[in-house]
Amino acid sequence: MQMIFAVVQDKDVARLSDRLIKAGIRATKLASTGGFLRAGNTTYMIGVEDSRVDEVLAHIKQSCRAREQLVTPLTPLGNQVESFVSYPVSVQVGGATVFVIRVDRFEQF
Ligand code: 2BA
Repeated sequence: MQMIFAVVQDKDVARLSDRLIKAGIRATKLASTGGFLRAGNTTYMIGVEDSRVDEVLAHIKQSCRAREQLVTPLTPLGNQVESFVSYPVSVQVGGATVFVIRVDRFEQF
């Protein structure tokens, strides 16, 4: 068995959840926050047999898309700590960030 952790954008959640349910793939959704943008995203925990890993990855790939997001970091102006100037910077977020981890043991009681 493998555990797939997939960090996806909230906008892709409905599409991905629909696909997983239709395919009979069990998943747990966790509300998460990106460390960089500090914006909400969603992390799926999906435990599957080895033979279904590629199928799950295909569902994720087909459900999640990359989007540009504007970030406005505050940059100090000169040597005055109180003065800041902001430059909007565009970053590309997603489609999905996926980790596949081997599960040594799985039990349900
Ligand atoms: P965030 O950490 O909020 O990152 C959002 C996007 O900002 C990233 O998109 C990337 O394009 C950019 N970014 C992140 N860290 C950066 C940095 N130090 N400098 C410049 N740009 C940076 P993605 O790479 O598609 O990541 C989307 C979300 O997936 C991340 O949200 C985070 O929640 C998760 N993620 C990405 N890589 C991860 C990792 N190695 N471990 C755990 N979670 C990860």
